[in-house]
Amino acid sequence: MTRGEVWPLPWNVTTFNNFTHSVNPGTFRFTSTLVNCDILQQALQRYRKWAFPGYTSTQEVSKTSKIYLAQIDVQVVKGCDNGYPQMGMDESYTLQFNPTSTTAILKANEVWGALRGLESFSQLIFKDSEGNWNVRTTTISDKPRFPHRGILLDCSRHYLSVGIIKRNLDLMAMNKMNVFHWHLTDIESFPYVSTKFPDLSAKGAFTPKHVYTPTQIKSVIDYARLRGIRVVAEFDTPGHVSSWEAGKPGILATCYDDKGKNDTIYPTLLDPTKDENLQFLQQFFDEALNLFPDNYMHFGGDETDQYQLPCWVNNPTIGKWMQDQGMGKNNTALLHYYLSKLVQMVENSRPNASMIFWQEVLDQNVAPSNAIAHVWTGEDYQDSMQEMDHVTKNGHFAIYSSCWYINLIKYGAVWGYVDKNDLHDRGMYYQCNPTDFNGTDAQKELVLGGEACLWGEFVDGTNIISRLWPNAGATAERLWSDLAQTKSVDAAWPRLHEHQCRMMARGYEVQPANGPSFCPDFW
Ligand code: CP6
Repeated sequence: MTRGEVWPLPWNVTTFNNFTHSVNPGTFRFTSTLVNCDILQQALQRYRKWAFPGYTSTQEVSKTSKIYLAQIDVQVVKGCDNGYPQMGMDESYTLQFNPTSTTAILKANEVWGALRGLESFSQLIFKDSEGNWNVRTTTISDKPRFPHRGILLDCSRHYLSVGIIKRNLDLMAMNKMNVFHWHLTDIESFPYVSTKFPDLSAKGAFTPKHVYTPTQIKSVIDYARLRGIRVVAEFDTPGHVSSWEAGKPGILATCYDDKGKNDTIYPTLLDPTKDENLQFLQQFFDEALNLFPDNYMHFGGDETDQYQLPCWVNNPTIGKWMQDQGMGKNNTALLHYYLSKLVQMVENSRPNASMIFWQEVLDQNVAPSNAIAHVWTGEDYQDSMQEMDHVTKNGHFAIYSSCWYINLIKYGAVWGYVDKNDLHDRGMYYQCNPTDFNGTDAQKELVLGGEACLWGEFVDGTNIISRLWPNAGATAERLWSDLAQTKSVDAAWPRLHEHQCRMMARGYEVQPANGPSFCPDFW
């Protein structure tokens, strides 16, 4: 394993002939003139701890002949930001020091870049085999390759405590990831507390305690903000909605088979033909769009294909409504109608909000023209790339996830498994690349980034952290770093190992990435 290397790899790194400064954890100073900036001041506190994992003030610092680095000074051109991180925030930064100086300078345009730079700086610090603390004397200039670098957590299949969610946000910050995609509702449970419609969670959550209150949600959003992480909520409709029914009876469409018999083989869909349901959804989304400050919200729309949509047309009441509206037996027309209503609701409540949908909605040609496509399917890697080509050819922004389904587990170094005969395998997190299709430059500019998805059927608070990390770190490097400099899994291997040991030393139960190995000093 390496010592003092940065993960994900910065764009420009110059190390002075492997020169290292010594550093004394007891007296080292993190400074900034932005004294009234909560984001920055709290980050300085955090990195005091994270830069020196395991250090206790009683530890003796031995004298070495090297120059001691005494201080890092953080300078932010635009000053503090009292708002929330948003798509397109400036995360670039530079870090400068040289062999003779005792001060390092971190410069960023915005506080978001300062956060990324502090993370990089803290990773240059390492403890050598004699127990002395060192920092690699390194100049860095850095920026993200993609603006959208996310993790999806599914809080419907298993409830995840607010504490576990926050620990995951810590780890996201260590990997420079900036979007927490919060899959809040699904078939199995409804943990999101709506103030206007409290029955939804009172009756639809696993228990009335397995919920996220507005206060808890705000605390997650604030915790994420301090780390430069956006919280993008997902309320998945018109499929994946069974748990809504307990608190809002009548929202579901009763399914029938094609002989007119009540049937449960089809997953249940919401019934968009009832005005009452649309009025309810308008109020529901109005509240949610005002609670979550991010300019983006995810509206799901997945898994409503030809096997599930007949739920609508086979229902006598819905079928008649469709006939009356001139839709005939065309379920896709009803889907189109529902989505156009959804767009109107968002326009009424948050006119500038951007809407993300799972890719099916785009494949079915029912998407609003400015919908953002979240690509998750594909028979194999090439097939998923054709999908990226397809949606961007139609002018949609795109987010890629197909090869980053962290819930699909298998034995081995799945983050960077190199097997030329196994190119179609979904376990190649490091090699796959969201712009790996033959499209125009204009198409590639529509690629916003990607997300590692951790679906929750077999994940709860006991295994979420080890399941995700450090494997999702491979996704993080692919989305942040220069592709040309990060082609080699072999070169990444020792760096990811160091990063795994670093996260472990900071107190997070991450799993081994590479097979047989050890972390010195637990680190
Ligand atoms: N739930 C929802 C899921 C999945 C999706 N949407 C899913 C599908 C296939 C796999 C894993 C998860 N559990 N709402 C797909 C976007 Cl392999």
